Amino acid sequence: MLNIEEGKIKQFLQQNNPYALGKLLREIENRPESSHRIMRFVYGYGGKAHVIGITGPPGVGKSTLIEKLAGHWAEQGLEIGVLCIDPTSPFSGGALLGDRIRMQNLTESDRVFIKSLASRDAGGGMPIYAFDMIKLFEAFGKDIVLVETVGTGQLEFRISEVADTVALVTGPGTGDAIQTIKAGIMEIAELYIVNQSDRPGSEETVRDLKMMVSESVGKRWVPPVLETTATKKRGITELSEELSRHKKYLESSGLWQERRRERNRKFFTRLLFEHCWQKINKHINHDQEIRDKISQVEQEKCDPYSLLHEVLSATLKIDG
Ligand SMILES: Nc1nc2c(ncn2[C@@H]2O[C@H](COP(=O)(O)OP(=O)(O)OP(=O)(O)O)[C@@H](O)[C@H]2O)c(=O)[nH]1
Ligand SMILES: [Mg+2]
Repeated sequence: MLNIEEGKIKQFLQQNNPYALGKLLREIENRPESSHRIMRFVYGYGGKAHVIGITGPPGVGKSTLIEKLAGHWAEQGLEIGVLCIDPTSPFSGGALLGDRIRMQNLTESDRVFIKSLASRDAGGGMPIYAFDMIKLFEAFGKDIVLVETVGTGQLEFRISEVADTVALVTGPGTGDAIQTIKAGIMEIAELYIVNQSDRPGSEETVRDLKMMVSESVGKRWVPPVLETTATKKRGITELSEELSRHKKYLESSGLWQERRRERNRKFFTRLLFEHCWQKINKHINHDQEIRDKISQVEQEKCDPYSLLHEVLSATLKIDG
């Protein structure tokens, strides 16, 4: 397993090439604790990308759409990063194949970098280091970062917590998808895409989605409903235009900054929580006295609050 030393990290960041990016992404994936060393430098490099979440039920064509969108933008000279979380689709071939997977029709291009991630550690959700990986893409000068997730809505770390714009992809005849959105199970999106519009039932789905969206008329951003046939590149230009329109909306309304601040704060809170818990847990495992007291709490012989204060002052030096 890799263990990149600090000098190397700096060198990789300065190199700013796909090889270096791949190395750092792999290091974070294989040894999440190395984020601590890597990310301290990464923040100095700045960079701002439009982070776009592409989410939706399995098999609706998310990967195909991403492939076409990335190709479209690469032709315009933009730099793209793609993060596929728990991919099962044909183009990614699963996370096992390695990091830089060539998309079917995208010519070998240094403008597009694809990273596939298994979400094994996050119970099907988004691993905490996905956030770091997006930052890394930004530091390597990506203009756009596309993040693919299967939108079950039960993700531990929801796509809206890392993306500026969330696009929800459905297929024709997926009335169920609309029900799940309405029930709040599926993520609320800024853009709805009915892909596979070459298949029957597309018009009805578009109509249903438009009806759902019409409830938000009067709001400052009304989510557009788009029809695409990713395999034939149909609707890709329109989709790309709507995505940049949303970015402009975020910027002009001040929401871009506001959301990023909130995202950074949430990430820090989560980091703090995870690390405090790890520290406390480690302490508890090594402290027989506390373990005995926990067993007293179990038997209601000791109250949990007294123990809480004791544990906090012993582990975090915090006066409970
Ligand atoms: N007919 C038709 N098929 C499509 C279209 N877009 C994608 N497909 C096909 O649908 C299948 C699934 O596409 P993917 O892009 O892998 O879908 P996905 O949503 O990424 O799937 P998961 O990552 O497994 O959730 C593939 O066989 C694609 O070729 C489309 O617009 N029309
Ligand atoms: Mg996919």
